[in-house]
Amino acid sequence: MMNLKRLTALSVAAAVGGLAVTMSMGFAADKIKLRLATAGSATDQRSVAMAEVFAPMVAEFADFQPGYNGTLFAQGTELEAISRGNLEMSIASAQEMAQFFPEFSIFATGYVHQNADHQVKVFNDPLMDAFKKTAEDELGVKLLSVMYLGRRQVNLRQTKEELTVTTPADLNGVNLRMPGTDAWQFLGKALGASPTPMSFTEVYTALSTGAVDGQDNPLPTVVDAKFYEVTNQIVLTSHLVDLNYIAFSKQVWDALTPEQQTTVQKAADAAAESGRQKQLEKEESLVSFLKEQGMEIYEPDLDAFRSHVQAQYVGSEFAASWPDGVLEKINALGN
Ligand code: KDO
Repeated sequence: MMNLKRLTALSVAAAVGGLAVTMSMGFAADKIKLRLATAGSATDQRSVAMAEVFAPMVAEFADFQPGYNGTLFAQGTELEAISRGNLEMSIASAQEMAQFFPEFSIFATGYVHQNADHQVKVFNDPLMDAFKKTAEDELGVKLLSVMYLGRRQVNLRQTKEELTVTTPADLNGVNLRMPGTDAWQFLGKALGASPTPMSFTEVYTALSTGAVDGQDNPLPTVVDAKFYEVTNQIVLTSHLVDLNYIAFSKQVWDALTPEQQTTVQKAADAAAESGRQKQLEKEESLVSFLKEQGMEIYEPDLDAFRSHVQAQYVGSEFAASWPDGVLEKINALGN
């Protein structure tokens, strides 16, 4: 027979333990759920930065729940999900924003952003205020930070012997996969190719079967998604110094305390910077890796590509949507 004294001690311990569990679960239950939807993989540097930098910084009050490879919401549907209150965060693109607000296409225009630093200067410049306000007021999406995706290059199945790309004319008739939104398709045409809309998660298979001739993405993505296994050349067009935005539900943001808002903003900026530096390092180091994998990597006539692409935008429906003076301000912020 357990003595009364011990029995009491055990029952008190059990009660304290139960209270601790309740409190911890209670805290867990009280934590704000932050689901992040992205078409990117878990090993993509933007995803890694969100999991290893953003999540720990907000862990005191928020439960970060990433959904990689388009598993939470298909690529291109995330912003609407946030707007409807079905999702809290996404790694969004200016091209996706342009589906709602065409003026965002200025940030998705070939050969406008010059480098990662230029992207940060533009995102933090007062010229962005109206864009951010529109996203918040009309879509319920707060753009927290700008992420560096990298310089997009043309990546083809054909060998250089089969198809050497020097000018946009050489891409005539090439079936180039581009992401599904109008701004992306326009960029594919501006490069001289015949664009095919396709979500990111289908690209590897489409390249391996020959359903498309090629795709465009920065070198870190070509490696992370293993596109080098099913292609033979990379043409260093650097046609778009591409970015993403850390998109956050305005509804969730407004429910945060001022201190929590400050922490979320700092965490987003820290994650964006961490991912940016990693991506830049990879862009430098991966050329040799890709050459070791047998990829033919070379520069085309960059002046020919830049002038041809920029000429396509002049007078386009996209350029017509750009607020007066914004392009000049963006160019002035470049080095
Ligand atoms: C792509 O689909 O090619 C793209 O690079 C577009 C980007 O905006 C972004 O959605 C990206 O895919 C994903 O994050 C996967 O890297």
